[in-house]
Amino acid sequence: MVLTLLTLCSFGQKLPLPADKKATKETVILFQSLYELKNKGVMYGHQDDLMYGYTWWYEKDRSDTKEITGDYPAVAGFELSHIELGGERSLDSVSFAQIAEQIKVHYKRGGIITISCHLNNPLTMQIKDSLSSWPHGTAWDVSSKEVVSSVLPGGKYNELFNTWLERLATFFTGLKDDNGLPIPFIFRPFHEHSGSFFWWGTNICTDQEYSALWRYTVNFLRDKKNIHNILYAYNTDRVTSLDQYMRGYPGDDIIDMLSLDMYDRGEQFGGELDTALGFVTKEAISRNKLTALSETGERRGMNNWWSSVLLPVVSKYPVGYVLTWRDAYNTKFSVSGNPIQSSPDDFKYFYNSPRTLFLKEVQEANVYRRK
Ligand code: BMA
Repeated sequence: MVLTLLTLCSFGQKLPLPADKKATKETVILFQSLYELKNKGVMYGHQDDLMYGYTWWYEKDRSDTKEITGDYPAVAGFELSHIELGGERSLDSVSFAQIAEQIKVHYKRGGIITISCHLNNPLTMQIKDSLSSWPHGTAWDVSSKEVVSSVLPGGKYNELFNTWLERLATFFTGLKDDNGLPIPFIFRPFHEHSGSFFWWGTNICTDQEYSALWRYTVNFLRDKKNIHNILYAYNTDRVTSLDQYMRGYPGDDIIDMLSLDMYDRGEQFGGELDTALGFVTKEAISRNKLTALSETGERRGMNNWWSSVLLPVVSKYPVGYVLTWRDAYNTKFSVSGNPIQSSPDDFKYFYNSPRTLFLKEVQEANVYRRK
């Protein structure tokens, strides 16, 4: 059984395959490269790194990470929320056309792409109320527990949800390289299920509904729309046990990556992260899946967080990548918990560690096996 899931790589080792049996060649290569690379070091990723920074907005080749280290992150994160509404700009005012452009640029450079999506609340956004304020109708609107069932077949908003998935599919289908081949990427929708702050959160829907939402989405994109360049990342917020982590897991035939989001909210963080990464990475290996700490950040005001908190823990496990959140443009406070700017020397220490991989190292690893 296990053998059927494995394929021979160029070094004679047996490597697993993505969940999508029709995954494109480039997607299979990416999956297998990442599967191997996680044993060599942890990649650094940064959300919206190529789109804007604290003090700049969409400038060619600019990156806050590069300004400090001289190199781009290995993993570039992008956010597609509001694409479901059919407009031109995301929730964070980023142009979808420019996102597509930078995905192509980062792919051409040999980097890894990951996409998140804080989809609006399809049910509560229908309720027009002039007095309502944030989070009314957004991903963060948890006022109804009927949302997930309402978008599934038989639900009142199933057709609307199909339109949203069509719009996502159109964007994904447009992601092509110079040769017209689909660009492989990691997609992390319906994230942080173990928390209850999004409409797909653990106390807002049942685990069965959550799993059905996932399966419906993947079946739509993969089987109905024939999109085969996606690696799907399952994701939770902070968890304390594997049992809690796996609640709502849609299945190995759907998921390629077991990922975790955990922000530093106090002294106990290092120990909690250690425990969680221990069981998540072990489970991922037993299921032949990739792993990532797909969102993390510092929220204590430390100036040695990279070297003394993050690096020691992520060095212990085959984590895949760690990603810090966006450097929101023109804000006086950090919404990301990303201390690149506040502790540049410590970030450089993290960058220089033989355990961490930035774009140049990923280019050397030639993850897309380009000739
Ligand atoms: C959140 C915050 C928001 C942002 C959203 C989508 O975690 O950073 O400000 O709109 O992600 O990028």
